[in-house]
Amino acid sequence: MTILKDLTTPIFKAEGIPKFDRFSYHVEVFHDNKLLKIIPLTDIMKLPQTTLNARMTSVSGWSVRADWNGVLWKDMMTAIGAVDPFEFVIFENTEGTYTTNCYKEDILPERWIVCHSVGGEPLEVEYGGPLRMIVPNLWGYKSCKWLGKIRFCSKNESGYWETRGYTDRGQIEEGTTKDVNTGEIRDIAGGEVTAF
Ligand SMILES: Nc1nc2c(c(=O)[nH]1)N[C@H]1C(S)=C(S)[C@@H](COP(=O)(O)O)O[C@H]1N2
Ligand SMILES: [Mo]
Repeated sequence: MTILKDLTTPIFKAEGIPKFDRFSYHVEVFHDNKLLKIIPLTDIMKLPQTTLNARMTSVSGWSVRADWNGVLWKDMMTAIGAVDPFEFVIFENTEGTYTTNCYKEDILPERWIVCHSVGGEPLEVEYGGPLRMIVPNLWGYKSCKWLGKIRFCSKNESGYWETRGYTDRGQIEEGTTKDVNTGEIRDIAGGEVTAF
């Protein structure tokens, strides 16, 4: 069991948990409309593996710190190869029912992680298993669960929550959040939450 489940971290699944087949699970990579690569999960498991201690912070008022295991964005990019030009990365779940758009200037190659496990335990399906993004510098809605597509785009396409009133860039704003790890309500300064 992951710490996420242990802590009863909220579970968000707009439009429900999409369909996928664990045995043929893969991520499709697009440059605009062109399919660049299909990367099976089994290949992702063979890429350099990293543990990133970071917080996922939801605009809905909670934040959880965990040891996320997976492939750093910089190592994912090495596997994908050069993609140029692009201004946005759009993440989609396996059915395309949840999407989220990230701006190129917000990409943190050393802190974004394509995540399959937490604290050495495979992500439960409800927490995005077998594969999700963790984007600690932006609101949680950028951390796409059940990752099925990565699209490098020249044109912006606002995603699920971005078209429903949440900010397009998803930068974490100053305010308060409930620390899921301790239950405390804490002030946050804006930007990635690193103070606690
Ligand atoms: N596919 C998909 N990814 C998603 C969501 C969703 O509804 N569907 N919710 C987002 C939001 S708003 C947050 S805060 C985090 C929450 O992650 P958790 O459900 O694992 O706690 O997932 C994000 N990724
Ligand atoms: Mo969220």
